[in-house]
Amino acid sequence: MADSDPEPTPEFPHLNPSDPTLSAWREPIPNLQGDRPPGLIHLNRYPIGMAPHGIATFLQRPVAMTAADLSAANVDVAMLGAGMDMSSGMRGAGYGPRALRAHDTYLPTVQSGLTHQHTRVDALSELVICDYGDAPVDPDSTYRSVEPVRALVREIAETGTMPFIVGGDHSLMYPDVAALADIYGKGKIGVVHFDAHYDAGSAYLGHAISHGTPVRRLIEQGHVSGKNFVQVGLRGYAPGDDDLAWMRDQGFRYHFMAEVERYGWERVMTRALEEAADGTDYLFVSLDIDVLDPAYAPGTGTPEPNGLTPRELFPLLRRLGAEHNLVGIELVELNPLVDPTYVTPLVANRAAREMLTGIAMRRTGISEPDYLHPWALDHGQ
Ligand SMILES: [Mn+2]
Repeated sequence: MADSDPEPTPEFPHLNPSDPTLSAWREPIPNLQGDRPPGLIHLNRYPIGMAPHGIATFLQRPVAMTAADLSAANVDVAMLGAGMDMSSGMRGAGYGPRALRAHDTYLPTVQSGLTHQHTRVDALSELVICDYGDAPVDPDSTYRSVEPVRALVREIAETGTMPFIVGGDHSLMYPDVAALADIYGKGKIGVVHFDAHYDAGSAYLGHAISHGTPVRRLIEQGHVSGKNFVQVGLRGYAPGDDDLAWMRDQGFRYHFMAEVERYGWERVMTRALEEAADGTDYLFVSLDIDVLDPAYAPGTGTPEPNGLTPRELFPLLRRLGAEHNLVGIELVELNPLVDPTYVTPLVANRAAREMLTGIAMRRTGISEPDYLHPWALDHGQ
């Protein structure tokens, strides 16, 4: 065993600058800008079709490829795939964006949406939502992959469009939130982080950027303050005492599943909503699908038993969109390769739509907290 870490040497360089494929994975197609007028690109031939038909895009939305497209079409939400999974537990989250695109099992129309039953709001009609394609990924390097993700998220947000990143492993939280801090300012954004895991380790096998460390990097670099970090759903065997003490020193608002067991979900949800609004103007939601119990979301790289149910998670996702000023969303750790059923993409799709419904509720002027349409509750009387 070596006495020290191997450093790159002239005899054994980690990267070969003379290799013409060194950065080929992130070279854009030159004619992407083309001569076409900027705007949304509708990939499907017909305005109405059923879920299994047509070319799969996020929520069957049209595509945009450049910032000029987003501006020309006044896009509200741009969904960006980022299929990097080099540091996930069981690899396969790289297929998460494709799984989400392919598993709209019941969305019947391309041009319009569906009214959310409990709120009578149709997010896909209220909001202009597009598929912004995928970020480039160097499948051998998390470090090299996060930089183009940060640039693309910044590119989206600079047009006034909200980025919605679909991963991919949770390393993405670092470039996603850092990009928004580049625009809104350091310390200006709060994060509500749904996860079975704390993701605030100082390093993982010596790596500063991995799916176990993004929270630590964001706080160390001043992008987010610890007191504006709200964590929901933590369980299992981490963090250790040292890291938990660090989190407490930083002022984290963490909610272990122990709190749900002792006091019930309603109280935890109310606290998380209050904390999300405490001291910042902007909010980012980071949804690790493993916050759900593996019974509902087995398709993830590091499953942990005894998680949240969709009945607990969905109202909180909707309320964060409706009652707070969201500036970005990520949905990560969706790994269809370890789920032989379609249940995880199904529940992930619905989670995405709950957040978008909340954003649409806010857009339509619904300001009542915990709003549900009266017809949803009066059993027809
Ligand atoms: Mn995570």
